[in-house]
Formats: sequence, C-alpha cells, structure tokens
Amino acid sequence: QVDAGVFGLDVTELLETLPQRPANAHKGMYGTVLVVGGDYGMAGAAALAAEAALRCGAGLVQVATRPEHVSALVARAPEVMPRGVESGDDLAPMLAAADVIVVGPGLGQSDWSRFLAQAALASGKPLVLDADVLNLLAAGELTLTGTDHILTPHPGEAARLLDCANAEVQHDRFASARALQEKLGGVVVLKGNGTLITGTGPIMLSDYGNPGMASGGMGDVLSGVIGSFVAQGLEFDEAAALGVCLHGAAADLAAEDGMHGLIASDLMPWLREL
Ligand code: NPW
Ligand code: AMP
Ligand code: MG
Repeated sequence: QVDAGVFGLDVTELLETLPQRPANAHKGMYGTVLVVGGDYGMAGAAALAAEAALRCGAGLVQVATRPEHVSALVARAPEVMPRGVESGDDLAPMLAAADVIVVGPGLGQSDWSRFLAQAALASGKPLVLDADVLNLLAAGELTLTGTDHILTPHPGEAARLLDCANAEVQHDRFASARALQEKLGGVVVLKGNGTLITGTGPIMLSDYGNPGMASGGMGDVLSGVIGSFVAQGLEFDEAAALGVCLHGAAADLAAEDGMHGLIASDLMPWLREL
C-alpha cells in the first residue's frame, strides 16, 4: 500500500528550518562536509558538489579526490579544501573531520573508487550517497548497513538498485521510491520531473525544477546541497526536502530567461538568493 504523499512543499517555509546566523557565529557552527569523488574524467562532479555545499551555508568543505585534480579544484573555488587521496592514511583525517560525507559524484567504479567508498561507508558518519556509489551498491560491490544515509538516485540508478528497467521505475515512481527505501533504509530521493523524497513517513513531492536541468552535473550539485543541510544539523528528511526544493527553485530562477543551455554552474548564485 503506497500512501498518497505530501504535495505543495514550499521552499520559503523549509528554509526556516535552517540555523540562524547570530552575530558571534563561526564556521564551526555550520558543519564540515566531505565530498568523496572525482575519478579521472569526472573531476568536475566533485567540484560542483563541493561548491554547492559552500553556497548552501556549510562551514567547511573538503574533497577527497584524485591527486591530479587538486589544483583544478583550488583554481575553481579556493574556499574548497581538496586533498589527493591514494591511501587510507590520506583519507583517515578527512573522514574523522567530517560531519557528513557526500559519496559518489564522479567517483567512478575503479579499484580507487571502491576503496574510497568502502572507507566512507565504514566511517559511521552520516552519508549522502549519489551516482557511482549507487552503482557500486547495485553491483553488490559494497554493503550498506544502518540507516544514517540519504540516497539520491536518478531513475537509471534506481532501476539498477531495484534490478528492473528504467520504464518500470518511471511507471509508478511512488512505489519505486518506497521500494528503494524499504530495501536500503534511510531517506530516498528519487530524482526527475517531480522528485520524490521519502523516509519511513509519507512520501513528499517537489514541484520545483524544469527540463533545463537535464544536463550533466545537475545531480552532483544536488548531492552537495543536501550534504550542506545535513552538516548544518537538519534531520535527514528535512535536509533532503529542503535540498530538493532549493535546487529546483534555483534552477527555475536561473531559467527565467529560458531553459535552453542551462548548466549546473548557473545554479550557484541562486542557491544563496532564496
Ligand atoms: P536511458 O538512456 O534512458 O536508458 P548513468 P551519469 C538514465 C558523473 N558525472 N529519466 C538514462 O538511461 C556522475 O557523478 C560527471 C529516465 C541515462 O542514459 C557519475 O559518477 C560529470 N532515465 C557518472 O558521471 C557530469 C534517466 O540513466 C542514464 C533519467 C555517471 O553518471 C555528468 C545515465 O545515467 C555526471 O553527473 C531520467 N530522469 N536520468 C562531470 N562534469 O564531471 C537518468 N536516466 O549511466 O548513471 O550516468 O548519470 O552520467
Ligand atoms: P543527475 O541525472 O544525477 O545529473 O540529476 C539530474 C537533476 O536534475 C535531478 O535533480 C533531477 O531531478 C533534475 N532534472 C533532470 N531533468 C529534469 C526535468 N525534466 N524536470 C525537472 N527536474 C529535472
Ligand atoms: Mg547524477
């Protein structure tokens, strides 16, 4: 039995759940996000997630990535703290410092990818799981324990996790979201036109967003947005709902003059306008 769902989420109301910035605020009050990703050919995905996390108010953002990608990330956003990771010794201090770990943007599915993902999943920290870490889970190469996680599959990734066809996921998105939540626990965000958010309670639906968002990197931005809100202390379902709505609303504002050619970086200034 799939519930009717919660419609009409309002981004302005959801933003009220964010912590205030008192006069004596300091960055330690707004959490540390660690982004784990950016294999060869996909450095930008980790960069987008990291920049989005900062634009949504996280105190500090670190990135565990390929050593060759560090200078490009610093050049794009010197506020981001990337570190080249080749071994557990490189990664351990980053895992220890994180309040939340966003695993998957551009992570790839190499031995390096698996090593990073396994270490992140074993850390016991809250997790936002996107992109290739979902593919590794679907392939049975990783195991997820506990419920301290938010999963953000697009319909293709959801189909791999449920071992069915894309069309089956899309045929009944509410049932697919519920099935994923029951299979993997935590909070599930089933992306696409009318993104669904569900923990164990009623499914929520976001009306924000537009087809201009069908371009590479959009989902990577979303994972950083949601990670930022977890780092700032929101409950998982609140962080996911606010993240999805803010991401879609930012894309709607960025597309006011037309959605043709909208790119993920266009969302950045709007993430902090709302
Ligand atoms: P089709 O074609 O319909 O059969 P993949 P990815 C489906 C990184 N990136 N409705 C669709 O299947 C990511 O972070 C890096 C229905 C589509 O072909 C990952 O680590 C970038 N179906 C890695 O690349 C920018 C939908 O899924 C297939 C759907 C691979 O991620 C790009 C594609 O999914 C990218 O983010 C929908 N709404 N949406 C960078 N700049 O560094 C998707 N599908 O095969 O999982 O590949 O999403 O590109
Ligand atoms: P990904 O496929 O991981 O890059 O994620 C794409 C992001 O863009 C998700 O947040 C989707 O919900 C959003 N998106 C893609 N296409 C559409 C669409 N046609 N309408 C609304 N949102 C979309
Ligand atoms: Mg994606």
